[in-house]
Amino acid sequence: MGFTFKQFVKKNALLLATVSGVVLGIVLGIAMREANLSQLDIAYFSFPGDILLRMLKMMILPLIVCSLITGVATLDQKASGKLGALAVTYYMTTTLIAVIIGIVLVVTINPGRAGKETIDSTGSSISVEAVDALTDLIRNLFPENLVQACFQQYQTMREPITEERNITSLLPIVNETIGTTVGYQVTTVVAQNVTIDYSLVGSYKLGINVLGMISFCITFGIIIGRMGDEGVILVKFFSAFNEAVMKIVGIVIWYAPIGIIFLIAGEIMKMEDPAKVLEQLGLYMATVIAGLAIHGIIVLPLIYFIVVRKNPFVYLSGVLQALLTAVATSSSSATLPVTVNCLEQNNKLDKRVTRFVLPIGATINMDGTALYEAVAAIFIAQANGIVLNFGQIVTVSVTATFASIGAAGVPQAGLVTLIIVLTAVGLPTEDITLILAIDWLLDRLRTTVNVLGDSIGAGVVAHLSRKDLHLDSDTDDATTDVTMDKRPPSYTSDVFENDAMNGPKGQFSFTKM
Ligand code: 7O9
Repeated sequence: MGFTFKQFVKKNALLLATVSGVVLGIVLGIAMREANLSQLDIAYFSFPGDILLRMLKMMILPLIVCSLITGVATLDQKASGKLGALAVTYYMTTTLIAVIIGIVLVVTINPGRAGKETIDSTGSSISVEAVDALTDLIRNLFPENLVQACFQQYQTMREPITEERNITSLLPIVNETIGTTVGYQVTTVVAQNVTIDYSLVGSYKLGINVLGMISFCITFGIIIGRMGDEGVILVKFFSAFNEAVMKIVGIVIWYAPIGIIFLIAGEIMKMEDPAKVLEQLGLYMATVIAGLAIHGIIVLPLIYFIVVRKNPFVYLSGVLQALLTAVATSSSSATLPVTVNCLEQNNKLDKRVTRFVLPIGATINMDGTALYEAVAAIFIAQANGIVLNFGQIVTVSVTATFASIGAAGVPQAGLVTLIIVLTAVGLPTEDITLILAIDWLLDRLRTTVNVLGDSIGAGVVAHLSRKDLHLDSDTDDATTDVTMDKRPPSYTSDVFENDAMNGPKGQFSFTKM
């Protein structure tokens, strides 16, 4: 017995450490609240967590570049087309299901019924034009400078063109004796600035232009994959690069439990009086959490079970590490390295699938975010006593779905996309401030559902495309894809498996010259 327990601990040491990290973080956070530290002290306290975030984010750029390029290059055209189509179908369907769950819950629970007087909103109204967000998204797909795309994305703003105009008005001239208007007098009121037109002003904002990087890397991957002998060196280069990056991820992951303690504790310490928030927004929180739980614990696992016919919870236990990282970081892009690591190491998914599907999933597949935005929009309507008709509810679902797909392509997305959803049905945008009080918690939870959706998606796509993936390495396809035959059979799979990190001891030792 003792032996098996020891084995279990050894095999799951990292996972156990991460779970302990989360628990410890919560306990420490609650305990430290008593200390009433200043904001400054809390910021210093969170420092080790900050380092974890930085380490994870450091991996994003090299990871998505190498992953996408190798992922696409090592699949033949037919397979990558099919994989892409499968993935996008899965993303759209699950996101739409998430939105519907959210809407059904928010309409039945009606968390905003308490009315506005219970909530103090202080924000000013902000407006975002959906057209501008959409055209920015397309602009960002074509970065004008690839180096810049690594850290900036483009954003246009409308600037009103005003003109000073004398406002003239007609004053009625009334004949006092007969009491009727006998004529009009032209009066000139003070000069005013009137908006006569708008100009589009573009600027770059901080943040990876993910869409631009993805579009370039997919194109580049397809091209080098089809170049034949000449391209092989590039495919090998990026493949080796990818393995090296994943080795670094393998090291960073061991720091995660410590970072997670401080990320979570810091966040709990920063929290304002929970009783007050709970009183004001408790029902709203409950609605969002119930929706996320139904989607993440019932719907997505069910989809996995129906398609793959395996126990979804066994599958999910393999990605637990990634889910906990998502809770701690509230960022699915920062979690991406961990997700890739989990699915490849624990769940043994085909690397060509994870490399192709996961970066795209982290960017466009956000079930939790879509659900949240739909619930938030309808909650704001309810709190203002506005009853939405069926058409408006459909509009909310559609815009929330697309807002979650485009979020990563819009600078300052979190707020902007919700504003787009609100303006689509003419709801007041200033009320966003009232739900921001609880956003730090809901963000963590929806990020977890986002990561869960990406992971299940990768499993589903890998299962559905398993036949195409087998064809790839040998048999069949010779007639359909000539370049396939020229490829060395090895680099799709495990050439790099037997490496320094996992290899026999002593591989790091220096040899005497
Ligand atoms: C949540 F693929 C990657 F790794 F390259 C990638 C890089 C950056 C993917 C996405 C992004 C990115 O910028 N995403 C992004 C996501 C940007 C702004 C807002 C959001 C929405 O984030 C979610 C939410 O707030 O609901 C959530 N926090 O999944 O990270």
